[in-house]
Amino acid sequence: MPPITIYHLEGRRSERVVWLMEELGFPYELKFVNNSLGGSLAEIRKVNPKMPTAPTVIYEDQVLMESGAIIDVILRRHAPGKLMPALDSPEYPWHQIWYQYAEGSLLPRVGTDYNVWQIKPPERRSPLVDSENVIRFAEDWLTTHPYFGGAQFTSADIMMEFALRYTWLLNIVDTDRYPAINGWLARMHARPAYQRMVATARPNGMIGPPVPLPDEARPPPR
Ligand SMILES: N[C@@H](CCC(=O)N[C@@H](CS)C(=O)NCC(=O)O)C(=O)O
Repeated sequence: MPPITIYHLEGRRSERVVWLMEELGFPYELKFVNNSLGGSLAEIRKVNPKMPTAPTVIYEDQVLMESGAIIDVILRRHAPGKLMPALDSPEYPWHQIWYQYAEGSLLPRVGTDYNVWQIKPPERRSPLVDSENVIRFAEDWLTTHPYFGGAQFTSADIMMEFALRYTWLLNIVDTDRYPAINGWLARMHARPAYQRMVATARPNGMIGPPVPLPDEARPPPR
């Protein structure tokens, strides 16, 4: 594994790459300005001016972005067979679904609902798939599977942890109604590699936005 530099925003998606490196025991350099999202973003802009998002990673002579892509490159090139079900296993397709679901279906819907509900709390539920639907789908999976990738901890759990932790912070759903997700989050947060990541990459807790929604913005129980 060549040394990589992870450009980081405290508490944000770049934690996924730090957590991955801690799980694998691979070395990395972490760049962020302590307790300053603006300062950390300015550092990212220096190396990735056209799309300054976290994570941005320097890998050999390339500047990489998109947390899912970065994790995939590291695992497939430098840790084959680790944190991923075998390609020909029955678990592989669902590992891929959850791996993509975090950024593809869950966070876009939660982010959209959060923004809309801040401006105009809805008087009635959307008939379309919304935040509660995407969370309920994950809850249902975890009632019959210990991890998002199936029987073992995988990169799908790393992708989904930020998605669900962030959703919980937004107070966009009543989190008490999702015991399987709460149990899974507790197990993720108890992992030694996750705790090493928090000690290194989240020294000030969760800083900056988002502001949680008021309880009355959450959908009523169905
Ligand atoms: N899909 C991208 C999203 C990257 C992203 O939006 N990261 C946020 C932090 S969690 C960010 O950099 N926000 C700053 C901005 O967009 O200006 C990924 O998974 O890496």
